[in-house]
Amino acid sequence: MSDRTAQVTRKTNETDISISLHIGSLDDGPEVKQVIDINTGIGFLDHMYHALAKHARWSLTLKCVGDLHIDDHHTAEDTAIALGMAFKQALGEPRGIKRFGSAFAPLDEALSRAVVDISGRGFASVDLQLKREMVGQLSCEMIPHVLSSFATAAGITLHVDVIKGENDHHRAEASFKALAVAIRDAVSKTGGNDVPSTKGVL
Ligand SMILES: [Mn+2]
Repeated sequence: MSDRTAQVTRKTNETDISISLHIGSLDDGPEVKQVIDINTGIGFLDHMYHALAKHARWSLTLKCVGDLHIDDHHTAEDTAIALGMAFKQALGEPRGIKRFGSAFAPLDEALSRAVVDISGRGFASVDLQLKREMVGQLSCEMIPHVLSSFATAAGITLHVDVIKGENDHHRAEASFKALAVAIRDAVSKTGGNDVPSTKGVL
């Protein structure tokens, strides 16, 4: 757990967050155990972060005590910001990684596509076509906002689109899974040590 690891704490009047993140890789041996423990107080948000961590091969502990008596907004946004900060910190200088990653993920009838560039510039274009007001205790309007907040804080370019689907739980979950696999691809090691940019910096 020595490399690609970060601890982030972020406390405001609205949320109190602590995160421990390790970015694993597909060639990790059996001695590297993936540990995921998430509690934001919003069940469906936990479910999405769990899917992201699981399929990105992250070990992730994420705890948030937020002002849920108001609504889900601060907790959803701030956990995404803190997770983006942790990702950026854990990755460090992006040397010897593929940089670009893309993936499709289905969940039954739903199909999502995610394309990622570890660009150093936060940008997100997200179209999830969600139709319900809420899934569980998470507002559907917060789901693309979580993805864009994560991208901005992480300094990555993100395009996430639902290609088709009927069920909002499925559309959202397929999107987080596609993102996970795309990120896993983008941060995978090339075996080299160069910064993958014609500018020489990212
Ligand atoms: Mn599910």
